[in-house]
Amino acid sequence: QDAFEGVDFYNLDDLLTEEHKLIRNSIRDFVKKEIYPNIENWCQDAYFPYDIVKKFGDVGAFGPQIPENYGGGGLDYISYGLIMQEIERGDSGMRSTASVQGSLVMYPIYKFGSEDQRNKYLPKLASGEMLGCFGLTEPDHGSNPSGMVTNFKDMGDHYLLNGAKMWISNSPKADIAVVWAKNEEGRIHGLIVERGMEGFTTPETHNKWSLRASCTGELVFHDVKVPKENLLPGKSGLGAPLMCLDSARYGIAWGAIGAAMDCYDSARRYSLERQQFGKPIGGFQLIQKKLAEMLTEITKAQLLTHRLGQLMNEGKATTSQISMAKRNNVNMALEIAREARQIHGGMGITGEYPIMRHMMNLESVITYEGTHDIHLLILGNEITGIPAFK
Ligand code: TGC
Ligand code: FAD
Repeated sequence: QDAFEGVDFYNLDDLLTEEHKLIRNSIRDFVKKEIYPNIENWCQDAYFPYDIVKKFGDVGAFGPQIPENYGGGGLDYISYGLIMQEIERGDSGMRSTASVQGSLVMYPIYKFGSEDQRNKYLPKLASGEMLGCFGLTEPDHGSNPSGMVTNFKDMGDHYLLNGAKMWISNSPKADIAVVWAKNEEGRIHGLIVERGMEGFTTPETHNKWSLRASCTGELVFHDVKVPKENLLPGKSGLGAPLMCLDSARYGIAWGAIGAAMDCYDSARRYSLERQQFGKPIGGFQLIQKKLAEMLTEITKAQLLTHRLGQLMNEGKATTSQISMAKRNNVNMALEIAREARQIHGGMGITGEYPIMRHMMNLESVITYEGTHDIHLLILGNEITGIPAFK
Protein backbone atom coordinates (compact mmCIF):
# COMPACT_ATOMS: atom_id res chain seq x y z
CA GLN A 1 0.00 0.00 0.00
CA ASP A 2 1.19 3.56 -0.71
CA ALA A 3 2.18 5.98 1.99
CA PHE A 4 -0.63 6.66 4.44
CA GLU A 5 -1.85 10.22 4.68
CA GLY A 6 -3.54 11.43 7.82
CA VAL A 7 -7.18 12.42 7.81
CA ASP A 8 -7.66 16.12 8.57
CA PHE A 9 -10.97 17.30 7.15
CA TYR A 10 -11.39 20.18 9.62
CA ASN A 11 -7.78 21.47 9.38
CA LEU A 12 -6.97 20.34 12.89
CA ASP A 13 -3.30 20.55 11.98
CA ASP A 14 -3.74 24.33 12.29
CA LEU A 15 -4.31 23.80 16.03
CA LEU A 16 -1.09 21.83 16.42
CA THR A 17 2.29 23.36 17.17
CA GLU A 18 5.30 22.71 14.94
CA GLU A 19 6.60 20.39 17.67
CA HIS A 20 3.34 18.38 17.64
CA LYS A 21 3.58 17.96 13.88
CA LEU A 22 7.25 16.95 14.04
CA ILE A 23 6.50 14.35 16.71
CA ARG A 24 3.47 13.03 14.82
CA ASN A 25 5.43 12.80 11.57
CA SER A 26 8.42 11.09 13.15
CA ILE A 27 6.21 8.39 14.70
CA ARG A 28 4.27 8.09 11.43
CA ASP A 29 7.56 7.47 9.60
CA PHE A 30 8.63 4.98 12.25
CA VAL A 31 5.36 3.07 11.90
CA LYS A 32 5.66 3.05 8.11
CA LYS A 33 9.19 1.62 8.28
CA GLU A 34 9.14 -0.64 11.32
CA ILE A 35 5.56 -1.79 11.79
CA TYR A 36 3.51 -1.54 8.62
CA PRO A 37 5.67 -3.83 6.43
CA ASN A 38 5.76 -6.60 9.08
CA ILE A 39 2.59 -6.38 11.11
CA GLU A 40 0.47 -8.68 9.00
CA ASN A 41 2.96 -11.53 9.32
CA TRP A 42 3.48 -10.91 13.03
CA CYS A 43 -0.27 -11.14 13.58
CA GLN A 44 -0.77 -14.16 11.34
CA ASP A 45 2.05 -15.88 13.27
CA ALA A 46 0.87 -14.60 16.68
CA TYR A 47 4.40 -13.26 17.13
CA PHE A 48 5.36 -10.48 19.53
CA PRO A 49 8.43 -8.81 18.01
CA TYR A 50 10.40 -8.22 21.19
CA ASP A 51 12.98 -6.00 19.45
CA ILE A 52 10.23 -3.40 18.93
CA VAL A 53 10.60 -2.59 22.65
CA LYS A 54 14.06 -1.08 22.23
CA LYS A 55 12.96 0.65 19.01
CA PHE A 56 9.95 2.21 20.78
CA GLY A 57 12.36 3.44 23.45
CA ASP A 58 14.64 4.99 20.84
CA VAL A 59 11.79 6.80 19.09
CA GLY A 60 10.36 8.20 22.36
CA ALA A 61 7.13 6.20 22.43
CA PHE A 62 7.49 5.15 26.08
CA GLY A 63 6.35 7.69 28.64
CA PRO A 64 6.29 10.77 26.40
CA GLN A 65 4.32 12.54 29.16
CA ILE A 66 6.85 11.66 31.90
CA PRO A 67 9.41 14.39 32.75
CA GLU A 68 12.74 14.25 30.94
CA ASN A 69 14.81 13.97 34.13
CA TYR A 70 13.37 10.44 34.54
CA GLY A 71 13.99 9.54 30.90
CA GLY A 72 10.51 10.48 29.65
CA GLY A 73 9.74 12.85 26.80
CA GLY A 74 8.56 15.82 28.88
CA LEU A 75 5.81 16.34 26.29
CA ASP A 76 2.22 17.50 26.62
CA TYR A 77 -0.87 15.31 26.34
CA ILE A 78 -1.64 16.25 22.73
CA SER A 79 1.81 14.92 21.77
CA TYR A 80 1.12 11.78 23.77
CA GLY A 81 -2.21 11.35 21.97
CA LEU A 82 -0.67 11.87 18.54
CA ILE A 83 1.97 9.24 19.31
CA MET A 84 -0.72 6.71 20.32
CA GLN A 85 -2.75 7.58 17.21
CA GLU A 86 0.16 6.93 14.88
CA ILE A 87 1.18 3.68 16.56
CA GLU A 88 -2.37 2.34 16.49
CA ARG A 89 -2.66 3.32 12.86
CA GLY A 90 -0.07 0.55 12.56
CA ASP A 91 -1.67 -1.87 15.01
CA SER A 92 -3.63 -1.78 18.29
CA GLY A 93 -1.38 -4.47 19.78
CA MET A 94 1.70 -2.34 19.17
CA ARG A 95 -0.07 0.60 20.81
CA SER A 96 -0.95 -1.67 23.75
CA THR A 97 2.74 -2.31 24.33
CA ALA A 98 3.42 1.41 24.35
CA SER A 99 0.43 2.50 26.40
CA VAL A 100 0.94 -0.14 29.08
CA GLN A 101 4.60 0.87 29.42
CA GLY A 102 3.93 4.64 29.48
CA SER A 103 0.59 4.99 31.27
CA LEU A 104 0.29 1.85 33.37
CA VAL A 105 3.87 1.19 34.45
CA MET A 106 5.88 4.42 34.18
CA TYR A 107 2.98 6.65 35.25
CA PRO A 108 2.29 4.89 38.61
CA ILE A 109 6.01 4.67 39.39
CA TYR A 110 6.39 8.38 38.58
CA LYS A 111 3.20 9.44 40.36
CA PHE A 112 3.16 7.14 43.41
CA GLY A 113 6.75 5.84 43.55
CA SER A 114 9.59 6.83 45.87
CA GLU A 115 12.52 8.79 44.46
CA ASP A 116 14.62 5.59 44.57
CA GLN A 117 11.95 3.67 42.62
CA ARG A 118 11.72 6.43 40.02
CA ASN A 119 15.48 6.52 39.52
CA LYS A 120 15.80 2.75 39.48
CA TYR A 121 13.08 1.96 36.94
CA LEU A 122 11.93 4.96 34.89
CA PRO A 123 15.01 5.59 32.71
CA LYS A 124 15.26 1.89 31.80
CA LEU A 125 11.54 1.69 31.03
CA ALA A 126 11.74 4.84 28.90
CA SER A 127 14.68 3.55 26.86
CA GLY A 128 13.13 0.11 26.33
CA GLU A 129 15.92 -1.59 28.27
CA MET A 130 13.15 -2.87 30.53
CA LEU A 131 9.55 -3.89 29.73
CA GLY A 132 6.75 -3.60 32.27
CA CYS A 133 3.18 -4.76 32.73
CA PHE A 134 0.19 -3.78 34.88
CA GLY A 135 -1.72 -6.33 36.91
CA LEU A 136 -5.19 -5.27 37.97
CA THR A 137 -7.64 -7.75 36.38
CA GLU A 138 -8.13 -11.15 38.02
CA PRO A 139 -9.88 -14.30 36.76
CA ASP A 140 -12.98 -13.46 38.83
CA HIS A 141 -12.67 -9.66 38.95
CA GLY A 142 -12.56 -7.82 35.63
CA SER A 143 -15.01 -4.93 35.52
CA ASN A 144 -15.09 -4.97 39.32
CA PRO A 145 -11.46 -4.69 40.39
CA SER A 146 -12.36 -3.61 43.91
CA GLY A 147 -13.34 -7.26 44.58
CA MET A 148 -9.75 -8.45 43.94
CA VAL A 149 -8.43 -11.27 46.10
CA THR A 150 -4.69 -10.97 45.39
CA ASN A 151 -3.19 -10.03 48.74
CA PHE A 152 0.00 -9.42 50.67
CA LYS A 153 0.96 -9.88 54.31
CA ASP A 154 3.51 -7.90 56.26
CA MET A 155 6.18 -10.39 57.36
CA GLY A 156 8.34 -7.82 59.14
CA ASP A 157 11.27 -7.44 56.74
CA HIS A 158 9.29 -8.20 53.53
CA TYR A 159 5.78 -8.72 52.14
CA LEU A 160 4.39 -12.11 51.15
CA LEU A 161 2.29 -11.88 47.97
CA ASN A 162 -0.33 -14.45 46.88
CA GLY A 163 -2.95 -14.50 44.13
CA ALA A 164 -3.24 -14.32 40.35
CA LYS A 165 -3.87 -11.75 37.63
CA MET A 166 -5.26 -12.55 34.19
CA TRP A 167 -5.30 -10.91 30.75
CA ILE A 168 -2.11 -8.95 31.37
CA SER A 169 -0.59 -7.26 28.30
CA ASN A 170 3.21 -7.72 28.03
CA SER A 171 3.30 -10.12 31.02
CA PRO A 172 5.14 -13.07 29.40
CA LYS A 173 8.06 -10.81 28.44
CA ALA A 174 7.93 -8.19 31.17
CA ASP A 175 10.88 -7.55 33.48
CA ILE A 176 8.65 -5.96 36.11
CA ALA A 177 4.96 -5.94 36.98
CA VAL A 178 3.08 -3.18 38.77
CA VAL A 179 0.66 -5.35 40.76
CA TRP A 180 -2.40 -4.17 42.66
CA ALA A 181 -3.10 -6.22 45.79
CA LYS A 182 -4.87 -5.90 49.14
CA ASN A 183 -3.08 -5.70 52.48
CA GLU A 184 -4.37 -7.38 55.63
CA GLU A 185 -6.84 -4.51 56.17
CA GLY A 186 -8.22 -4.95 52.64
CA ARG A 187 -6.64 -1.71 51.38
CA ILE A 188 -5.36 -1.79 47.75
CA HIS A 189 -1.67 -0.96 47.19
CA GLY A 190 0.68 -1.11 44.21
CA LEU A 191 3.76 -3.35 44.41
CA ILE A 192 6.62 -3.65 41.94
CA VAL A 193 7.26 -7.36 41.35
CA GLU A 194 10.41 -8.29 39.44
CA ARG A 195 10.91 -11.26 37.14
CA GLY A 196 13.04 -13.85 38.92
CA MET A 197 11.41 -13.41 42.33
CA GLU A 198 10.76 -16.90 43.66
CA GLY A 199 7.14 -18.03 43.29
CA PHE A 200 6.36 -15.52 40.51
CA THR A 201 5.42 -16.89 37.07
CA THR A 202 3.89 -15.36 33.92
CA PRO A 203 2.18 -18.05 31.78
CA GLU A 204 1.24 -16.88 28.30
CA THR A 205 -2.36 -16.80 27.03
CA HIS A 206 -2.52 -18.53 23.64
CA ASN A 207 -5.05 -18.78 20.80
CA LYS A 208 -6.22 -15.14 20.78
CA TRP A 209 -7.96 -13.98 17.60
CA SER A 210 -7.24 -10.38 18.59
CA LEU A 211 -4.10 -8.37 19.40
CA ARG A 212 -2.06 -11.25 18.04
CA ALA A 213 1.18 -9.23 17.85
CA SER A 214 0.87 -8.28 21.53
CA CYS A 215 1.76 -10.87 24.15
CA THR A 216 -0.80 -11.44 26.87
CA GLY A 217 -0.56 -13.63 29.93
CA GLU A 218 -1.18 -14.22 33.60
CA LEU A 219 0.72 -13.17 36.69
CA VAL A 220 0.78 -15.91 39.31
CA PHE A 221 2.08 -15.33 42.84
CA HIS A 222 2.78 -18.21 45.22
CA ASP A 223 4.27 -16.87 48.45
CA VAL A 224 6.35 -14.30 46.59
CA LYS A 225 8.69 -12.42 48.93
CA VAL A 226 8.49 -8.78 47.84
CA PRO A 227 11.01 -6.37 49.42
CA LYS A 228 9.32 -3.62 51.40
CA GLU A 229 10.98 -0.95 49.28
CA ASN A 230 8.95 -2.26 46.29
CA LEU A 231 5.63 -0.94 47.64
CA LEU A 232 4.50 2.26 45.89
CA PRO A 233 4.26 4.64 48.86
CA GLY A 234 2.46 7.60 47.27
CA LYS A 235 -1.17 6.45 47.06
CA SER A 236 -3.37 3.53 48.11
CA GLY A 237 -6.98 2.55 47.39
CA LEU A 238 -8.69 1.74 44.07
CA GLY A 239 -8.26 5.38 43.07
CA ALA A 240 -4.54 4.73 42.42
CA PRO A 241 -4.98 2.19 39.60
CA LEU A 242 -8.01 4.15 38.33
CA MET A 243 -5.79 7.24 37.92
CA CYS A 244 -3.44 5.15 35.75
CA LEU A 245 -6.45 3.99 33.74
CA ASP A 246 -7.46 7.62 33.13
CA SER A 247 -4.13 8.22 31.44
CA ALA A 248 -4.20 5.00 29.40
CA ARG A 249 -7.86 5.40 28.36
CA TYR A 250 -7.04 8.90 27.13
CA GLY A 251 -4.31 7.43 24.91
CA ILE A 252 -6.67 4.76 23.63
CA ALA A 253 -9.20 7.43 22.61
CA TRP A 254 -6.51 8.83 20.30
CA GLY A 255 -5.21 5.42 19.28
CA ALA A 256 -8.61 4.29 18.03
CA ILE A 257 -8.62 7.24 15.62
CA GLY A 258 -5.41 5.86 14.11
CA ALA A 259 -6.98 2.45 13.48
CA ALA A 260 -10.09 4.13 12.03
CA MET A 261 -8.00 6.35 9.74
CA ASP A 262 -6.14 3.33 8.41
CA CYS A 263 -9.42 1.52 7.62
CA TYR A 264 -10.92 4.63 6.03
CA ASP A 265 -7.80 5.28 3.97
CA SER A 266 -7.72 1.71 2.70
CA ALA A 267 -11.47 1.73 1.89
CA ARG A 268 -11.21 5.06 0.04
CA ARG A 269 -8.32 3.82 -2.11
CA TYR A 270 -9.98 0.47 -2.78
CA SER A 271 -13.24 2.13 -3.78
CA LEU A 272 -11.40 4.13 -6.45
CA GLU A 273 -9.46 1.13 -7.79
CA ARG A 274 -12.11 -1.58 -7.73
CA GLN A 275 -14.37 -1.61 -10.78
CA GLN A 276 -17.80 -3.23 -10.90
CA PHE A 277 -20.59 -2.66 -13.43
CA GLY A 278 -18.11 -0.70 -15.53
CA LYS A 279 -17.07 1.96 -13.01
CA PRO A 280 -15.18 2.36 -9.74
CA ILE A 281 -17.32 1.19 -6.81
CA GLY A 282 -16.56 4.60 -5.23
CA GLY A 283 -18.97 6.01 -7.81
CA PHE A 284 -21.95 4.24 -6.27
CA GLN A 285 -24.01 6.21 -3.77
CA LEU A 286 -24.05 3.45 -1.18
CA ILE A 287 -20.25 3.33 -1.08
CA GLN A 288 -20.08 7.12 -0.92
CA LYS A 289 -22.49 7.07 2.02
CA LYS A 290 -20.18 4.71 3.91
CA LEU A 291 -17.10 6.84 3.13
CA ALA A 292 -18.84 10.12 3.99
CA GLU A 293 -20.03 8.74 7.31
CA MET A 294 -16.58 7.38 8.11
CA LEU A 295 -14.99 10.76 7.48
CA THR A 296 -17.66 12.49 9.59
CA GLU A 297 -17.18 10.11 12.52
CA ILE A 298 -13.38 10.36 12.39
CA THR A 299 -13.62 14.16 12.35
CA LYS A 300 -15.99 14.20 15.34
CA ALA A 301 -13.66 11.86 17.24
CA GLN A 302 -10.68 14.09 16.43
CA LEU A 303 -12.49 17.15 17.79
CA LEU A 304 -13.40 15.25 20.96
CA THR A 305 -9.84 14.13 21.61
CA HIS A 306 -8.26 17.45 20.74
CA ARG A 307 -10.39 19.27 23.31
CA LEU A 308 -9.83 16.46 25.82
CA GLY A 309 -6.09 16.85 25.23
CA GLN A 310 -6.33 20.54 26.10
CA LEU A 311 -8.21 19.65 29.31
CA MET A 312 -5.57 17.02 30.15
CA ASN A 313 -2.84 19.62 29.64
CA GLU A 314 -4.64 21.94 32.05
CA GLY A 315 -5.14 19.09 34.57
CA LYS A 316 -8.92 19.54 34.26
CA ALA A 317 -10.04 16.39 32.41
CA THR A 318 -12.47 14.26 34.43
CA THR A 319 -12.77 10.47 34.44
CA SER A 320 -16.18 10.64 32.79
CA GLN A 321 -14.91 12.95 30.03
CA ILE A 322 -12.18 10.40 29.36
CA SER A 323 -14.75 7.57 29.45
CA MET A 324 -16.87 9.36 26.86
CA ALA A 325 -13.92 9.70 24.48
CA LYS A 326 -12.62 6.15 24.96
CA ARG A 327 -16.10 4.69 24.52
CA ASN A 328 -17.08 6.80 21.55
CA ASN A 329 -13.82 6.55 19.65
CA VAL A 330 -13.25 2.81 20.03
CA ASN A 331 -16.83 2.08 19.00
CA MET A 332 -16.44 4.50 16.09
CA ALA A 333 -13.27 2.70 14.95
CA LEU A 334 -14.92 -0.70 15.20
CA GLU A 335 -17.93 0.47 13.16
CA ILE A 336 -15.59 1.94 10.55
CA ALA A 337 -13.59 -1.30 10.39
CA ARG A 338 -16.84 -3.21 9.75
CA GLU A 339 -17.98 -0.80 7.02
CA ALA A 340 -14.49 -0.80 5.46
CA ARG A 341 -14.64 -4.60 5.40
CA GLN A 342 -17.85 -4.38 3.38
CA ILE A 343 -16.27 -1.96 0.91
CA HIS A 344 -13.36 -4.36 0.35
CA GLY A 345 -15.76 -7.19 -0.45
CA GLY A 346 -14.09 -10.60 -0.19
CA MET A 347 -10.66 -8.97 -0.20
CA GLY A 348 -11.56 -7.44 3.14
CA ILE A 349 -11.10 -10.73 4.94
CA THR A 350 -7.55 -11.27 3.67
CA GLY A 351 -4.23 -10.07 5.02
CA GLU A 352 -3.72 -8.08 1.80
CA TYR A 353 -5.53 -5.25 3.56
CA PRO A 354 -5.33 -4.18 7.22
CA ILE A 355 -9.08 -4.17 7.83
CA MET A 356 -9.82 -7.54 9.40
CA ARG A 357 -6.75 -7.24 11.63
CA HIS A 358 -7.89 -3.84 12.94
CA MET A 359 -11.43 -5.16 13.39
CA MET A 360 -10.30 -8.14 15.45
CA ASN A 361 -7.91 -5.99 17.48
CA LEU A 362 -10.64 -3.48 18.26
CA GLU A 363 -12.76 -6.24 19.81
CA SER A 364 -10.17 -6.28 22.62
CA VAL A 365 -9.81 -2.52 22.74
CA ILE A 366 -13.57 -2.13 23.24
CA THR A 367 -13.31 -4.53 26.22
CA TYR A 368 -10.07 -3.64 27.98
CA GLU A 369 -9.50 -0.52 30.06
CA GLY A 370 -13.20 -0.66 30.95
CA THR A 371 -15.76 -2.26 28.66
CA HIS A 372 -18.01 -0.23 26.36
CA ASP A 373 -20.88 -0.70 28.82
CA ILE A 374 -18.84 0.14 31.93
CA HIS A 375 -17.94 3.50 30.34
CA LEU A 376 -21.62 4.07 29.63
CA LEU A 377 -22.36 3.42 33.30
CA ILE A 378 -19.58 5.79 34.38
CA LEU A 379 -21.35 8.47 32.31
CA GLY A 380 -24.74 7.42 33.73
CA ASN A 381 -23.32 7.84 37.22
CA GLU A 382 -21.98 11.29 36.31
CA ILE A 383 -25.38 12.37 34.94
CA THR A 384 -27.59 10.98 37.71
CA GLY A 385 -25.29 10.57 40.70
CA ILE A 386 -26.55 6.98 41.01
CA PRO A 387 -23.92 4.25 40.37
CA ALA A 388 -25.73 1.56 38.34
CA PHE A 389 -22.77 -0.87 38.29
CA LYS A 390 -23.43 -2.00 41.85
P1 TGC B 1 -15.63 3.69 43.02
O1 TGC B 1 -16.36 3.48 44.32
O2 TGC B 1 -16.30 4.48 41.95
O3 TGC B 1 -14.20 4.30 43.28
C1 TGC B 1 -13.31 3.72 44.21
C2 TGC B 1 -12.38 4.80 44.74
O4 TGC B 1 -11.59 5.31 43.67
C3 TGC B 1 -11.85 6.74 43.49
N1 TGC B 1 -11.82 7.00 42.06
C4 TGC B 1 -10.82 7.63 41.46
N2 TGC B 1 -9.73 8.20 41.94
C5 TGC B 1 -8.88 8.75 41.05
N3 TGC B 1 -9.10 8.75 39.72
C6 TGC B 1 -10.21 8.18 39.21
N4 TGC B 1 -10.41 8.15 37.90
C7 TGC B 1 -11.14 7.58 40.09
N5 TGC B 1 -12.31 6.93 39.93
C8 TGC B 1 -12.72 6.58 41.17
C9 TGC B 1 -13.20 6.96 44.12
O5 TGC B 1 -13.35 8.29 44.53
C10 TGC B 1 -13.15 6.00 45.31
O6 TGC B 1 -12.31 6.58 46.29
P2 TGC B 1 -12.58 6.30 47.85
O7 TGC B 1 -11.57 7.12 48.52
O8 TGC B 1 -14.00 6.71 48.08
O9 TGC B 1 -12.39 4.82 48.04
O10 TGC B 1 -15.22 2.25 42.48
P3 TGC B 1 -16.10 1.01 42.08
O11 TGC B 1 -15.55 -0.18 42.76
O12 TGC B 1 -17.56 1.31 42.24
O13 TGC B 1 -15.77 0.84 40.52
C11 TGC B 1 -16.15 1.76 39.59
C12 TGC B 1 -15.83 1.24 38.16
C13 TGC B 1 -16.71 0.06 37.82
C14 TGC B 1 -16.14 2.38 37.22
C15 TGC B 1 -14.34 0.86 38.07
O14 TGC B 1 -14.02 -0.19 38.86
C16 TGC B 1 -13.88 0.57 36.66
O15 TGC B 1 -13.46 1.46 35.98
N6 TGC B 1 -13.93 -0.74 36.20
C17 TGC B 1 -13.35 -1.13 34.94
C18 TGC B 1 -12.08 -1.89 35.20
C19 TGC B 1 -11.02 -1.59 34.18
O16 TGC B 1 -11.07 -0.63 33.44
N7 TGC B 1 -9.99 -2.41 34.16
C20 TGC B 1 -8.89 -2.17 33.31
C21 TGC B 1 -7.75 -3.10 33.62
S1 TGC B 1 -6.21 -2.59 32.90
C22 TGC B 1 -6.38 -2.91 31.28
O17 TGC B 1 -7.37 -3.29 30.77
C23 TGC B 1 -5.16 -2.65 30.49
S2 TGC B 1 -5.30 -3.04 28.82
C24 TGC B 1 -4.01 -2.11 28.31
C25 TGC B 1 -3.56 -2.32 26.93
O18 TGC B 1 -3.17 -3.46 26.57
O19 TGC B 1 -3.50 -1.29 26.22
P1 FAD C 1 -16.49 -8.94 32.86
O1 FAD C 1 -16.14 -7.92 33.84
O2 FAD C 1 -16.73 -10.34 33.33
O3 FAD C 1 -17.60 -8.46 31.91
C1 FAD C 1 -18.36 -9.33 31.06
C2 FAD C 1 -19.54 -8.54 30.50
O4 FAD C 1 -20.38 -8.12 31.58
C3 FAD C 1 -19.11 -7.26 29.77
O5 FAD C 1 -19.96 -7.06 28.67
C4 FAD C 1 -19.35 -6.18 30.80
O6 FAD C 1 -19.61 -4.89 30.20
C5 FAD C 1 -20.58 -6.71 31.52
N1 FAD C 1 -20.70 -6.18 32.86
C6 FAD C 1 -19.86 -6.35 33.92
N2 FAD C 1 -20.30 -5.68 34.98
C7 FAD C 1 -21.44 -5.06 34.60
C8 FAD C 1 -22.36 -4.18 35.23
N3 FAD C 1 -22.19 -3.79 36.50
N4 FAD C 1 -23.42 -3.75 34.53
C9 FAD C 1 -23.60 -4.11 33.24
N5 FAD C 1 -22.75 -4.91 32.58
C10 FAD C 1 -21.70 -5.39 33.25
N6 FAD C 1 -6.18 -6.07 32.53
C11 FAD C 1 -5.11 -5.64 33.25
O7 FAD C 1 -5.20 -5.47 34.47
N7 FAD C 1 -3.92 -5.38 32.64
C12 FAD C 1 -3.72 -5.56 31.32
O8 FAD C 1 -2.63 -5.28 30.80
C13 FAD C 1 -4.81 -6.04 30.54
N8 FAD C 1 -4.63 -6.29 29.22
C14 FAD C 1 -5.65 -6.90 28.51
C15 FAD C 1 -5.42 -7.35 27.22
C16 FAD C 1 -6.41 -8.01 26.52
C17 FAD C 1 -6.14 -8.53 25.14
C18 FAD C 1 -7.69 -8.19 27.09
C19 FAD C 1 -8.81 -8.86 26.34
C20 FAD C 1 -7.93 -7.74 28.37
C21 FAD C 1 -6.91 -7.12 29.10
N9 FAD C 1 -7.10 -6.75 30.43
C22 FAD C 1 -6.05 -6.28 31.19
C23 FAD C 1 -8.35 -7.07 31.11
C24 FAD C 1 -9.50 -6.14 30.79
O9 FAD C 1 -9.35 -4.92 31.43
C25 FAD C 1 -10.79 -6.85 31.18
O10 FAD C 1 -11.01 -7.87 30.23
C26 FAD C 1 -11.97 -5.91 31.23
O11 FAD C 1 -11.84 -4.98 32.29
C27 FAD C 1 -13.31 -6.67 31.40
O12 FAD C 1 -13.22 -7.63 32.39
P2 FAD C 1 -13.70 -9.14 32.08
O13 FAD C 1 -13.04 -9.58 30.84
O14 FAD C 1 -13.46 -9.93 33.30
O15 FAD C 1 -15.22 -9.04 31.77
